[in-house]
Amino acid sequence: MLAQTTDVRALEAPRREINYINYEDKTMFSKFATAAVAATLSLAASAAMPGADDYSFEPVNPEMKKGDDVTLAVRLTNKQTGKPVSDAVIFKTRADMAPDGMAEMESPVTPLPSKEPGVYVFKTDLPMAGRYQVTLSAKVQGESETVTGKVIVKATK
Ligand SMILES: [Cu+2]
Repeated sequence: MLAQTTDVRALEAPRREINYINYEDKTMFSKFATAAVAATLSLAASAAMPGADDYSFEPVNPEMKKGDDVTLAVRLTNKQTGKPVSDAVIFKTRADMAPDGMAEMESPVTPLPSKEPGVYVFKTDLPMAGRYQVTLSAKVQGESETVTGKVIVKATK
């Protein structure tokens, strides 16, 4: 999924570059086109524009005791800067046991106030031991794309 999106951007960037170049000399262009595309591709890879891929969700505690009304904390980080993203609005969440083949076993997720920048806290139920997948969709300031992520937490007995 990540690689796919990166590929799309890598393809779009050189196209924009090529359109921008004013071809006064088409011969010269064809001569150097390959080199230019290669150079732009490496530029796109190293200095890509911010996108939904540049964020990562991670569980603060990847393992916790099973039970009802469990507090689940997820950290959202900007991968380019390594900094926590504190101004995100998480508008969709889902917790289920898909990692253990029980996608239909869904738990309600209720947002709780955050106490730490970039850490988003939720109340949920982890009724049985096993792995739970939490899917999050967020709006991040300055980011037009919706940022989505999945974190996996393990509930123990
Ligand atoms: Cu289950």
